[in-house]
Amino acid sequence: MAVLDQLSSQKAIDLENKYGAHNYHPLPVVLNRGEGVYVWDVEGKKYYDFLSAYSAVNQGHCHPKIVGAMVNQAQTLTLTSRAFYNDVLGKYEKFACEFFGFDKLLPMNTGAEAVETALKLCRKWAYEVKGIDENEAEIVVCKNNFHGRTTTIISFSNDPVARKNFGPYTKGFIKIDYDNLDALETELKSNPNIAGFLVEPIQGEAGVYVPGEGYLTKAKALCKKYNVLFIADEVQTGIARTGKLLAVDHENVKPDVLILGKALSGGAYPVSAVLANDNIMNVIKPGNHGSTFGGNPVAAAVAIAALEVVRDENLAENAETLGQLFRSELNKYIETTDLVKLVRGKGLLNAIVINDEEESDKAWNICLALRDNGLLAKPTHGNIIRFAPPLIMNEEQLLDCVSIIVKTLKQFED
Ligand code: IF1
Repeated sequence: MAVLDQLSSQKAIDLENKYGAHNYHPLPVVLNRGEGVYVWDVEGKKYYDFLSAYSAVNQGHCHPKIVGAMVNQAQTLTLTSRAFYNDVLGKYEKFACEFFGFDKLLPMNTGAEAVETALKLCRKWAYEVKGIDENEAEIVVCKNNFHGRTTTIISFSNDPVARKNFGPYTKGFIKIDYDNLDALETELKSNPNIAGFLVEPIQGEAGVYVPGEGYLTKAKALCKKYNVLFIADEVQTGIARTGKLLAVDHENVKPDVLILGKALSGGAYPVSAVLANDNIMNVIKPGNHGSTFGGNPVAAAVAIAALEVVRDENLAENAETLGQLFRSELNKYIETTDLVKLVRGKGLLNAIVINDEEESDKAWNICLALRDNGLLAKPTHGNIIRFAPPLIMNEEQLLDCVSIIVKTLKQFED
């Protein structure tokens, strides 16, 4: 078999099973093409993508403007490392800083790297600006968080699957309940060594938990009161996904440190970033932090194009409008059935909760049936199914998707 021969789905799955580490359990579908809101499998069947590569492909698959910027830059200059300057990085940094309203940007590649960067920045700020004694800084995080896969990040996860047998764990993190301001204030008040509060504005992996209204505003105010950095992980919620450019924009909250990834490149290339103002970012000096690929010219060109698409195609407004429609249409169905407990979310980051045991395989089986009916989604924890289509979807397509989802759910009514 020639390496590039067209594989059947089964053959492709067998190859991954035999030669790939088993660190995922994918839905059995093998994709080989994407365009806009659609993907196609190797047998030519077309699907609506309702995962968007975990919210990386907000701008739609293979957006011509993003791919064009990538190809153009790839043919000109791909990588210099940060040992030298390149002529795209500065333009991107200026564009992104103005776009999000910060003084400075630190470029990385993956979301987890950007989270690590934010943690390092926060600790250094704590010692050099806030005046905490060396090695004493602590960072408050939330239970059921998801911030990535590095050894430090999984140290403060409470998901045993992600964490167990990867110790020893990094110290210096305190876990509190999500969406609980009293718990936050209790910690901040009693512990002068707290440097930062790291939070997802909506908890994604936990099952799309939207905190109570005012939570982010009040959490930010508490951080300010106790001179603690409010660090927003918008890797999944950012870049128009929830109906605003950033999820914190729903409450007009400005984080001290903003973490972006995923859709910062429209899913074309790994691009992540940490943004902060000078009083914080200036603690980072040459040699303190970096990466071979971070800030490379292809990443910079792709990110500019990806953000321009978000702006020019009004993706935040579209996500807001279609998200309202999606939830109201699904609620009409939910009123008629016991199968689904509820739909929740913001913009086009939504989830339904299936009325069954956490451990049941019903959500998985529903996703298999959705696949058969032409729509791809994946369960998150147990009985929760996340729905996150590309934000370039139109109303007609969304209603078509709602009817596929409702038709499929009806197959599971008993
Ligand atoms: C996996 C979920 C999504 C993230 C937040 C940082 C990162 C992520 C808020 C790290 C990554 C991913 C990665 C993917 C599954 C996934 C995920 F199901 F876990 F919750 F998106 F929905 N902060 N999220 O959500 O970014 O290093 O991956 O670029 O790890 O299997 P990364």
